[in-house]
Formats: sequence, C-alpha cells, structure tokens
Amino acid sequence: MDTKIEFITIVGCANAGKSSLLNSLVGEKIAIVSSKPQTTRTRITGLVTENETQYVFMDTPGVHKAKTKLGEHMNKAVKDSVTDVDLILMVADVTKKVSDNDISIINSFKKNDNVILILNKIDLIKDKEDIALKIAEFNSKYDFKAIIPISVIQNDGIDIVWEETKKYASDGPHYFPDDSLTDQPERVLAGEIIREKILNLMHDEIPHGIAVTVEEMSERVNKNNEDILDISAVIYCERESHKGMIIGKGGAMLKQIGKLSREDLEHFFEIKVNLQCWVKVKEDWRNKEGLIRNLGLSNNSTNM
Ligand SMILES: Nc1nc2c(ncn2[C@@H]2O[C@H](COP(=O)(O)OP(=O)(O)OP(=O)(O)O)[C@@H](O)[C@H]2O)c(=O)[nH]1
Ligand SMILES: [Mg+2]
Repeated sequence: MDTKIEFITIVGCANAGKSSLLNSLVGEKIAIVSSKPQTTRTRITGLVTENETQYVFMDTPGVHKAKTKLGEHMNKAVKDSVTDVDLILMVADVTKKVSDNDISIINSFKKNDNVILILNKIDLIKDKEDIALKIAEFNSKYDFKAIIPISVIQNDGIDIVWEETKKYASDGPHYFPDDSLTDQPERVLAGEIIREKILNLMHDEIPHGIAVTVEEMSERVNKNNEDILDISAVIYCERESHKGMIIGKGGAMLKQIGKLSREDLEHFFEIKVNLQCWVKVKEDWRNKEGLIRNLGLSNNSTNM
C-alpha cells in the first residue's frame, strides 16, 4: 500500500483553544487545557493514522508578549513550527478583537503557505453577523485557504476542519507507529496532567511558575494481586511562599492536587495509581536557561 503523510501545525494566541482542538482531532486528551493563558509550553505532537495516511498535528504554545526567558522559548517554538509543514491551522478566539499577536503570527507566514483560519468558540456568539465581520477582517489580512468557524466544546465544525485538512497530504512514509497518539513520553504526560490540576486550582502568578517532573514511574503487583502504577512527582515552584500555598493548610491543597491528578492518571493509563508529590523551590527558574533546559522546556529539549 502506498502511504501518505501530512504535517500540520496549530498556532494562535494564548487561550484560543489550540490544545482543545488538538485533543478533539486526535480523539483523546493528550494536551492539557486550562482557562489560563500560556498553558501549553512546548510543541506537542498528536497523531492520527487513517488508512494509508498519517496526520502529524503539532500543538504549540500561545503567542504572547514574553516576560520571561521561558516565554521567549515558547514563542520561538511557534516560529520554528511554521516552517516545513504541509498545512498551518491558525486558531483565533472569535469573541476577541484581532490582536497584535494575531498580526505577528500572520506576518510569520510566507506568501505560499497553506493556512486555514479556525475561528473558535462560536458557541459564545449570539449575533451570527459578528462572525461574518470577523471573517471579513481576517480575510483582509491574509489569503487563507479557508476560514472555518467552529466550537470545539460543542463539537461543531470539526468535521469541516477534517475535510479541509485532508486535502494537503502527500505521498511519503509514516513517521510514527500507526497506533501512536503522541510522541510525548509517558512521564511527560503524567507531569502535564498534574500541572493541569494546579492550573485549575491555583491563582495569580503561582500556576505560571510551576513545573512538574516525574522522577519515577513503575508498575508492580500489590498484595491483593492488583496492578499498581507508582508515580513519584516533584512540583517545582519559584518561591518559598509559593511552596507554602501549594501545600496548603495542613497539606489540604497538595492533597486535593494529588487526588484530582490520581483520578485523571488512572483514567488515562487505565491502571490503579499510587501518586506521591513533593514540592521544591527553584528560585526564579523561568529566567534561568539551565533550569529551563533541565526541566525539558527549552526548544532544544523538545523531542522532534
Ligand atoms: N466556550 C468555549 N470555550 C472553549 C472552546 N474551546 C476551548 N475553550 C476553552 O478555552 C480555554 C483555553 O483552551 P486551550 O485549549 O487550553 O487553549 P490554548 O489555545 O491551547 O491555550 P494556550 O496553551 O495557553 O495557548 C479553556 O478553558 C477551554 O475549555 C469553545 O469552543 N468554546
Ligand atoms: Mg494549549
């Protein structure tokens, strides 16, 4: 059988719904999602193999005005991702004004790039005329191959995204095993699931200064003959005062983070999980190149 391959990058401003779209296209939650901007920090690959064709989707961090070295790495990951792909899916939140960041994303496209604009969150729009106006505004900025209004949350329009996406596959070998969903190692996925819970439970600057590493992940059989996955994770934060808040009164916050993470980890890995979380301080790590690299968050440490 002749095989086909297509590389697709998903770009856009922070919080537009890029990771939500990736999860919807892959049909499995492989990228964490939160209501806070700058949730995604590295390029995440999502894979769909259908008959002879493999689709390699790359979710990227939201473009934003970087205030830390980590932010600069995140923006660079986006710039790097738009070269040498078959298709770019640019995602914009239809409820937001066209921003400087949208324009800088559009300026990074070359004239002949295949770019489809996805206007997400149409479930929040009451007057459909507003969608038409947004389409006209974006239309004047770049020659998009298509503009598709969708709602990931309501699963509205995803079929059209697929229909348009499929046009850009070409002959070539598959890059990943046909049954893979992502290239993220299991430890990275586990760490991200824990970070998502912290993003949802904590406020202000704290969640943005969190990094999670999984130090141990191993399976064993317990005395009741059940399979258990032992996971030991370290939650890094930027200040001693943040550490106290992550642990919470009498350990209540850490307990809650642990409980929600364990439930999600058990669902994802389909096995009973025993989770241990430790909290450590790495002063101002988001501005230290060595620490960013050690935590696997620099461009050179992503795995493609
Ligand atoms: N109402 C509505 N909310 C949505 C929709 N799609 C995503 N969201 C919400 O928008 C927020 C951001 O979603 P993400 O998928 O994390 O956005 P992102 O573009 O990956 O964000 P970053 O990784 O921070 O750049 C979350 O709270 C989602 O639940 C949608 O179709 N409608
Ligand atoms: Mg994201």
